[in-house]
Amino acid sequence: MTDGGGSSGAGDTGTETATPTETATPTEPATESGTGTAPATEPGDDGGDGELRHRFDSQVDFSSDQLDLEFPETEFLQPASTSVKLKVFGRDLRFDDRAEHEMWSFETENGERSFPGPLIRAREGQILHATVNPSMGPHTVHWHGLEPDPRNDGVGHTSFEIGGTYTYQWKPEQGEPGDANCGTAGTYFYHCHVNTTLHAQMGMFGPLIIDPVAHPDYPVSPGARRAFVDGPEYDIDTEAILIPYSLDPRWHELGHAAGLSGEDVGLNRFQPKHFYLLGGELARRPTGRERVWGLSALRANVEGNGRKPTLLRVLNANYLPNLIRITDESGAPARIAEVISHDGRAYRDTSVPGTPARPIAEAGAPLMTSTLAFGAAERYDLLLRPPAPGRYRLEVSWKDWITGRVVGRRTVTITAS
Ligand SMILES: [Cu+2]
Repeated sequence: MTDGGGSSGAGDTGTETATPTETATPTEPATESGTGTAPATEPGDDGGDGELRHRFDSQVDFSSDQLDLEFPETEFLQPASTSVKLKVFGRDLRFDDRAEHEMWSFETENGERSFPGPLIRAREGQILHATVNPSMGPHTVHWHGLEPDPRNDGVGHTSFEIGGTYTYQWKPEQGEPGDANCGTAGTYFYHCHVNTTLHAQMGMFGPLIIDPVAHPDYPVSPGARRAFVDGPEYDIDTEAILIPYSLDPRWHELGHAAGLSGEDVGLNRFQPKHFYLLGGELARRPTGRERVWGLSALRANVEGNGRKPTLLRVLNANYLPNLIRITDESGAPARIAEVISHDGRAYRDTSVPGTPARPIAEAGAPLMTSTLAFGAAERYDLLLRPPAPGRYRLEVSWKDWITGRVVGRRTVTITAS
C-alpha cells in the first residue's frame, strides 16, 4: 500500500497501518472483530473500511482459515543489503538409503532444487529481502528464532499466507561485545508456517545463518570468521551443519491442506521409518537439480599453525528428540565438542552484574562435552577441538518422545587432521 489511506476500499491489499492519532487515542478497547465499532464479520470480510478482519469460531477455523493474500505489499520497504528469491517445488527425491519420497521444499531463482532448501546467510545489521513465490501455495516463510515484525514473521495467524508473491524484510539486531542482551549471530532455520506440522515434515525448511557484525576490538584472522561479535574464531573452510531429520512415509502421501478441515489425517501420529543426517560442509554443498544434501563425513581441524577450530552447527529438523554421542577410535567418550551457543544466543558469563558478560570459555569455563541432547527445532553451535589427528565417531540417535526408546541411529566419522 503506497497511499497510506484507509478509504480506498481495496480489500486485497492487506492490513492498514493505524495512524499515530488513532493509536494514541484511548477509545474503546478493541474487540475480537478489530476496532470495537465495526460489526462482527465473517472471516476475510471487509468491514466497510477496507480493513480485513477475521473471527474464528473453532480451533479448526483458526487453523484452516488464515488470510490468504496474493500479493501483499512489504510495508516500510528499505533498500536491501542482501536479497534472495525462493520458489517452492514438489518432487520425488532419492535419499542415501535408496528410498524415494515425495518432498516439498524451496528452490532458488535459477531452479536449484535441493532438500533441505538453500542456505540463507546474512550479517547482523543488514537488511534482508527474501522474495517468495510459492506457486503451489499458499505457503509462508517463517524465520524461526528471529523476531521480525508480524507481517514479516511468516506466521499466517498473525499476518497472512501467500498465494502469489511477497518480499519478507528483516534486519537482525547487532551484537555488542560483553552484552548478553543483544545480538543475533548464530544458527537458525526457516520453514513454511502453513499447515506447519505437515509442510515442515514434507521438507519445507532450510538453514539460516546470521553472521556477526565486525567489531574493531575483535579483528578476524584470514580464513576465519567469528561465531558472534566477541566470540571465538572458526575456520571457514571446514564449517559444517548437521541436520538430523526423520521421515514418516505415510505423511508424504498427504495433500497440501490435509487435516485443515477438521478431518483426522493422523498428524498427531508421527511414526518415522527413515532416519537421515542432512547437511555437510557449507563450502562444499553440491549443486545441481533435485538432490538431497546428505551428510556422509565431517572434518575437524587440530588447532595450530594458524588454523582455527571447526564450527559444527546442529539443527534438529524433525519431531523427535536427538542425542549426539562422540567417541574416539577405542569407543570411549571423546569430549571434543565445545558448546558455544544455543538457538542463536551465545553462552556468556553473567554471574557478576554490571560487568561485561564474556563468552564462558574466555571466562574460564568452557563447556566441553561428548554428548548433546536436543529437541525439535533446537540449534546448537559446537566448536570441535580434537587434541590430535585421528578419527572420531559421531552418533546421532532418535528417541521416541514419550518412552525415550531409541528408534533410529546414524553415525558419521569425524576425521581430525
Ligand atoms: Cu507450506
